Amino acid sequence: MTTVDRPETAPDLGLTDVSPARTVHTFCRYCLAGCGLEVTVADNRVLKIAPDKQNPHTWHDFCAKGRTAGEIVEHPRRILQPMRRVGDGYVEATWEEAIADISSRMKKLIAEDGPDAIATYWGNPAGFSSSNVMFQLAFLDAIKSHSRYFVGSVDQNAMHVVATAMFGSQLFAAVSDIDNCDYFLLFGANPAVSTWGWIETVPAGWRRCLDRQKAGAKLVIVDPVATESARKADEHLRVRPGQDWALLLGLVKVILDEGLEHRGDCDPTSGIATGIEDLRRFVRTADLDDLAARCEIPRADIERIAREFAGARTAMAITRTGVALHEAGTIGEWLGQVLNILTGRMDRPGGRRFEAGYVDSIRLFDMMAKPMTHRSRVQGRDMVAGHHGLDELPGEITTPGKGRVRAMIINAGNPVVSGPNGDQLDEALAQLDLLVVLDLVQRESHRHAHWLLPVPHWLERDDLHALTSQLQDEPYFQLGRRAVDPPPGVREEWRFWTDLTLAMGKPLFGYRGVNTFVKASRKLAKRTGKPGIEFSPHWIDRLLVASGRKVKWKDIVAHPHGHVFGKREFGNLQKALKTPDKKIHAAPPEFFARTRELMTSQRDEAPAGYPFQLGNRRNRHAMNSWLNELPSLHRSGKRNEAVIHPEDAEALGVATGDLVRVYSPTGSIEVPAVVSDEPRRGLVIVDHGWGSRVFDPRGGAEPIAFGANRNKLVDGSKLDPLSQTPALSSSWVAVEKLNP
Ligand SMILES: Nc1nc2c(c(=O)[nH]1)N[C@H]1C(S)=C(S)[C@@H](COP(=O)(O)OP(=O)(O)OC[C@H]3O[C@@H](n4cnc5c(=O)[nH]c(N)nc54)[C@H](O)[C@@H]3O)O[C@H]1N2
Ligand SMILES: Nc1nc2c(c(=O)[nH]1)N[C@H]1C(S)=C(S)[C@@H](COP(=O)(O)OP(=O)(O)OC[C@H]3O[C@@H](n4cnc5c(=O)[nH]c(N)nc54)[C@H](O)[C@@H]3O)O[C@H]1N2
Ligand code: SF4
Ligand SMILES: [Mo]
Repeated sequence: MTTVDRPETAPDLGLTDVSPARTVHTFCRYCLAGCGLEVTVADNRVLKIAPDKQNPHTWHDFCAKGRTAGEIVEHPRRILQPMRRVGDGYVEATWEEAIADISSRMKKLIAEDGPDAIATYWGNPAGFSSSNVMFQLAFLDAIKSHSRYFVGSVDQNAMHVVATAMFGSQLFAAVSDIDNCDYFLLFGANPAVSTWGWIETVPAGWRRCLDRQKAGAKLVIVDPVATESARKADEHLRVRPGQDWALLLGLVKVILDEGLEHRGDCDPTSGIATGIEDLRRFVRTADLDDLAARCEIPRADIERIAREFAGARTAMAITRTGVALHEAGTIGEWLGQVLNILTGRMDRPGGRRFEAGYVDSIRLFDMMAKPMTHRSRVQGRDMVAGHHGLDELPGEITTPGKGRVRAMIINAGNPVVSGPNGDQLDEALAQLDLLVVLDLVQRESHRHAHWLLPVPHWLERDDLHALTSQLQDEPYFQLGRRAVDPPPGVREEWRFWTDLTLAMGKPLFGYRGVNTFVKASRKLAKRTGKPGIEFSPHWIDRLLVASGRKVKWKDIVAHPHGHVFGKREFGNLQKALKTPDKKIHAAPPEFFARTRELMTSQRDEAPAGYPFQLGNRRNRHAMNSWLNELPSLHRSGKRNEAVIHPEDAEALGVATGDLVRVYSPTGSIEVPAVVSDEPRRGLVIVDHGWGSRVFDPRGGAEPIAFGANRNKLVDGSKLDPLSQTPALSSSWVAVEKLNP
């Protein structure tokens, strides 16, 4: 497995004399591979983390990030107690003081400016806790704030928009059936580094894909960069950044023009999808030569790939962040789905199947979640997936008027580094009346925080991912046990959200009665000395499991290594659709309108003075903006760099090791250059996630930082109008060599 990239030895914690060790079986919650772990623990410290070879679902997947997870638990700069800002520094406080101060300040702001004055942002790791996001929403629904931001607008919003329009639910995701696939067509994904998941969990997906390749399957990768994955592919198409929509539309056009679609599935009356005839009429208006010129893939290759894909026994098309983080991201995501639908790959072996899971979260979401609609105050934009675009946040903080965001809680996120125009957001955050942070350590986005609130690492938390059981690539459950107890000053996020809501006297989840119930359970627990009686998210877990009627709670508890509770089934997809007619809507009119706009738009040419497009990479040993500070994952002095094509480097007079300035009208960074033929000409790759300082609120030492924040160069205003995702991977920049 390519993600096993180091010997599985424990980090040396310098322990010599320890009490007998015990072993805990759990799973890693850094990325969606969800690898089963065997954690050796003594004296409440993690001694060693190894892959859990008895995990039936994930045992062949594991990586160095999971192996070193204990180091974040023992991070020398970890926040261990609530910390209140005093002058330029922080002093320790109690949770009671924190809740009292935050609640009284928020109540005052709401009284002055209304509930929208209180905003939250949740980042990627919050989604790996089974309770965090749920209780954050319980708080927001209680105070009735619309100022909701999340990582989706710099990640998977395109998928939510497409899933809503085509399948009737933003949560609807079809999973990859890798082991039966004969033809893989991957757009904008680098699974050799990032694992197979985006909104799906396919453990060891890349290794399984390569196994299929050895058995004769064809692997085609579309990427402007010759990535680790692309170098393994049978064919690598170096698409022009941001132009996958044109390539995909070309493929769809060839299939429909030549009648290569699988009629049984696409027949408007008996089939699963509607809109095929509209699509056929639509693609007739598209000019294949123009599309080929836009995506810079020869017309003959488009025709050949379309025929191969349609003709393969089994096949799947996959689109990922390389498609989504561009102005045409939603159209790319849509056309990827269309390709699968037209050629009968949905709900079929080797294609994309629907996993029913053990909790039907799509149905629950449909029944319980009130769809939130709201227009943003400054730009008048609608929400996407229940949240506003991250690029709007600075304006909402700095533009005067009623409803201005005056307080903000950043929960498991680092938006100054992960989102566009970091400097602008940083300046806005400095103007808040109140900034509260829930995190393990204080990073770049948290530097102006008034309160730093310590939370557990997942090794210190129990999680049952019941609400995402439909993302597993086979029927599977595992209770993620805590391996060690958190430090005494640390509290889980759900408790913070609950306590804050109670202190503000607002109804948790927006329902009167919940507070009385929570308080009564707390009193009873205290009186009887039985803390287990107290209301906690695990009550909800048990209710969810019971609601699914597929597995029993006692079975979940009885399987510490996780359990595959059934076979991969096909034929459940149509039942699960949430469209009124129970069909997949292959041709939503708003997608046609946007595609027409793209088809008639000027080609995206370099503006004067900024000749390069800014590409992106992920790092095997980092998770977005974190883990890159861990010494055992990264040599000291490690930083990101500008990877430049040899011909571009020659024109710039730049050699590997030279310091270069990469700049745009929005910002400027300095990084060393690496000359390599990995990027296509005209593309300069700078990895995202670097340049985030790690502060030391307890010790007051200088912040540590590695590399530069390349998202400072990204102007948030160039965005996909449908998903509100900024073009993080296709902004225009210039490069200059700095004098030695
Ligand atoms: N240019 C460019 N930009 C990108 C991307 C890209 O490909 N290119 N990728 C985008 C994508 S896909 C993503 S997901 C985003 C990520 O963007 P974010 O989610 O905003 O940021 P992360 O870097 O994941 O930071 C996560 C923070 O959560 C903290 N944390 C970790 N575990 C926990 C926990 O259990 N609880 C709490 N409270 N905190 C915790 C970490 O210490 C860290 O500070 O970046 C996006 N930005
Ligand atoms: N080690 C590690 N693993 C991770 C993460 C991490 O930070 N580190 N992050 C996790 C997260 S939050 C996510 S969302 C997933 C993301 O998983 P992936 O979506 O696979 O993310 P990347 O590895 O960034 O691969 C995106 C690819 O798209 C390419 N690309 C850029 N622009 C274009 C374009 O216009 N067209 C095409 N066709 N390709 C383009 C890039 O060159 C890159 O190779 O990874 C997860 N796994
Ligand atoms: S970070 Fe590594 S160990 Fe953890 S789930 Fe992902 S691939 Fe597995
Ligand atoms: Mo992500």
